Amino acid sequence: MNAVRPLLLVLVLFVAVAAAQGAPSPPAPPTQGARMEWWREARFGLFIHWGLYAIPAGIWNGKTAGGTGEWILKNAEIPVADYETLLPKFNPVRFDAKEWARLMKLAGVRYVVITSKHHDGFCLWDSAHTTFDVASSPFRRDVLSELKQACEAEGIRFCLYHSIMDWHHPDYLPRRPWDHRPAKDADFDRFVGYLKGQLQELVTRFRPGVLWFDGEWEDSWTHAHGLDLFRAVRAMDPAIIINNRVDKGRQGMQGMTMAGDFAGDFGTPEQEIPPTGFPGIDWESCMTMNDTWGFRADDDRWKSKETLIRMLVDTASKGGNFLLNVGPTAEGEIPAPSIERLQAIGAWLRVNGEAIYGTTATPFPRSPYRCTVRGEKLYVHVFDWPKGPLDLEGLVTPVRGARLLANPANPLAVEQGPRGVKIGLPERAPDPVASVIVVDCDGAPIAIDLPIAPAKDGSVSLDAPLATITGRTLRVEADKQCLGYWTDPSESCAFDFEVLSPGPFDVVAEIACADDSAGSGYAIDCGGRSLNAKVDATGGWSSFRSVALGRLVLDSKGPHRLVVRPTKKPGTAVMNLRRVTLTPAR
Ligand code: FHN
Repeated sequence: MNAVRPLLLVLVLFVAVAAAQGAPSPPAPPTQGARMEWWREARFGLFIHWGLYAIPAGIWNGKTAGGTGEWILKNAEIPVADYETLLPKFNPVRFDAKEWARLMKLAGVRYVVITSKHHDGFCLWDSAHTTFDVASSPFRRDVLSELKQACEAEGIRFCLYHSIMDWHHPDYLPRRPWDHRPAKDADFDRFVGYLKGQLQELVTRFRPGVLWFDGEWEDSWTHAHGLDLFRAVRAMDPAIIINNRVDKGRQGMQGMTMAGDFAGDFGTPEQEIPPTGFPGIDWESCMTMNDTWGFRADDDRWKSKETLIRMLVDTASKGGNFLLNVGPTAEGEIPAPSIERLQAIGAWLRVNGEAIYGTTATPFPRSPYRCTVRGEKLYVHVFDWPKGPLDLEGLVTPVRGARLLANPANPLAVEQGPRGVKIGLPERAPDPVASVIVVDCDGAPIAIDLPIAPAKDGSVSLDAPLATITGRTLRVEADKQCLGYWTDPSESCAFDFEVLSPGPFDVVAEIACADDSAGSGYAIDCGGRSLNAKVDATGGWSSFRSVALGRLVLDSKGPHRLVVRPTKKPGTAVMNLRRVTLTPAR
């Protein structure tokens, strides 16, 4: 027996060496581009906020709690022990993963991000690390596995949201002020171990396409934690996409990562679409359909189908993804208004989806139209159907042809001129929300910035989407086709235009202002002269009214710049500005 052992050892060593030499090397981790490829192609995702908070649905002890539904533990200052009484009530008997997945398919959704754990600490999967999970509820079923399977059967990528902040775990700090559980034994490093252990469970069991971190903003979570967790998750699965909320680089709700070595594969603007895109940077705007992420029974402030479709277009035209949220009920149903909106978006995408999926941002520095690009195709998304031809000022790439996506068999007339391309359009828009013209170009579409041209009668229409914006919050609101979010009076906009001949021009501004914000002042500077104006209420931010501002003299024909700058702002915002028109004075 003794003689055999050395022989065995040699044999084992031989096999090990042979295996090491012959064994294929592990695949190289994907490059950033390869990792993001499916996500960039997808463009449209569904966010799902679902958990115990759907049970109270905004009401606690008979009182309405403020804020969003998923924050009720904080907004109603609920002691953890009281919140835990929701666990034995979680029994969403009407949950049907296949029904949800079918709805996503119908809506044209390409990926889904569902809350595995939100700030309240409740886990929507059977975790070995806690009993505060769905397995300990009457429902018991493995929600995430059922949803993953149903989504993947519909070709929809399954992704997970995960909150770092955890109001329930005894080791998470800081405590909420009303949480009087002793903190002296709390061990934040032990909490980080819990966090990583659960993430290992989630990655191993569900292979999410994206880990959408959140709740990174408290001081207990540091940049060192963020970098460490990013690396740890990337080691669990090199292909996984991780948002920038894993670390500390996110700049508030505008969501983009500040300069530095902050981790994260994409920026996360929240409840807003940035004024412009970020060339070369991946980003995704997440948006609620009403005002809440988690279900609230009393939230009926639903955005219109039109607004949501235009938000999807606006986001894609800037090179971003759109992550639209639903908050299912305690019974496991997606609210009917959410279903209606998803169905409407899906109907629009069935006609126009090629202008969204797999596209890149507009080539126009400024344009009245939202555009997307795929190869040599330019997709022009028209919200307000023009009288007369579609004027693509600044498009310098030769055009081979153009057609409506809604009616591709009928080519449209194309006229190539010195300032760009004009495309003949039918009198009526095929879609009242957004009609798409696909322009087949002779090469990748390229556009230059041209001053706004005067009309034949010498008038000039300075439309909001053509403005040059100075500032971070002032932006074009796609659905209202106006300059809005003018909350910072130091921010201004400018229009570069041409006039056929010098002389006096009557100046009219088309503005909207809610009653509680009236009283701002602004100046129109042009040609070395200024007009001053005051903002009167017009009945709401979407109720536009034309206001005559007076007369400006331009001493020369050709290029001019007109600047609109606030002079005072007593209310929440200066105004919404749709356009400034200059008409030669008779
Ligand atoms: O606090 C959360 C909120 O509940 C929700 O999950 C949003 C969605 O991105 N993120 C945080 C607020 O920024």
